[in-house]
Amino acid sequence: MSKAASPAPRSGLVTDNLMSLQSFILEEEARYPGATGEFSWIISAISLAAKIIAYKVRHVRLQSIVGSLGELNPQGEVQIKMDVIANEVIMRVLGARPSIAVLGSEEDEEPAILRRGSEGGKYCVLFDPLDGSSNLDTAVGVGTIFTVLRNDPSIPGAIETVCQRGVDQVAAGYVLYGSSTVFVLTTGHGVHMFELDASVGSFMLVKRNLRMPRANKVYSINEAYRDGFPAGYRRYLDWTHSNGYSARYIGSMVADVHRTLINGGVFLYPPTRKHAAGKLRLLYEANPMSLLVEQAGGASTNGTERTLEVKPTELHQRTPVVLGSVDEVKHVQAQFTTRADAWP
Ligand code: P6P
Repeated sequence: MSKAASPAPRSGLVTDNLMSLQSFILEEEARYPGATGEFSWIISAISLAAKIIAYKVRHVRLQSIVGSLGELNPQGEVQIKMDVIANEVIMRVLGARPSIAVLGSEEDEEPAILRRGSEGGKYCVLFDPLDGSSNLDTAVGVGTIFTVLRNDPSIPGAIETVCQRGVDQVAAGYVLYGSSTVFVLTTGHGVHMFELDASVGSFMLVKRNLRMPRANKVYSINEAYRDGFPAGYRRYLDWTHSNGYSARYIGSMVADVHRTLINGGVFLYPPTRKHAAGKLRLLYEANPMSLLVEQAGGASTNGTERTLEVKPTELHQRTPVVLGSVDEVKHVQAQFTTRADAWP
């Protein structure tokens, strides 16, 4: 075989970033000689859906798609028009990928079974299509959260198939539709960040192997619910108030977690009077975010257990969330001496 052609000479004139998400995924795929490319196609599909959603999110008023549908979603929450649109975009784009067996969404009570293992469905994808969508009418950052799981064809039921512990995720990520559109991804080998270059129409690599600061005196929680928090959380808040901490809370998980990932700090959604097990979803919110945070050198617990070790039993199961810098999560856990300190 002739010697591989050397890459084009470097004139110094081409200073553009030439590493797109697609190129990065193919580079990652090359690490696995037996790779079939099926996984790469899934990330490519999520990237396509994200670009479509990003455009619509940025034009909600111009396209008259802001506001609610006046109906409740399976979670009993008011359904925003963009929730339905984002969900349909992802379902249709991913549904066309032959490697997907099951799709599960926050917007749908039951998972969609597209094809089972015998028909080629190697993976399952769960997602929150537009987390924080209630913030859209005030142009606050919102996001898509996703997780990729292996499909076990020997498991008959879709729910049992997707109820996997977070440590078994194949990949996890989110897209933040904020002042820029950012795609953050882990496949278990570090956390990598891409920014949408709308002029090129591609997510371009802006940070390889992102690492979260070990500490930062910033906590992110909705303190309005303080009186309903278990005692350990209330003690933690008292501790922060006398130890020079700042509070930052956007009320959109993807935005709050992204800030925590970049700057450090801790994001908390404890059990409350309204949500005794916390408000956030284990399978398609807490687990993907926990894998990203741990891959970036941080930590994530439900107050008493490493989030990624929790065995799910329901698709829409909720969980308390404490995630962020290792030292900051330790400060929270230092206030939990009994289970009652962390759970109602
Ligand atoms: P609260 C948005 O509705 C969401 O699901 C997450 O994005 C966010 O972290 C949380 O709920 C905010 O909840 O009760 O503080 O408004």
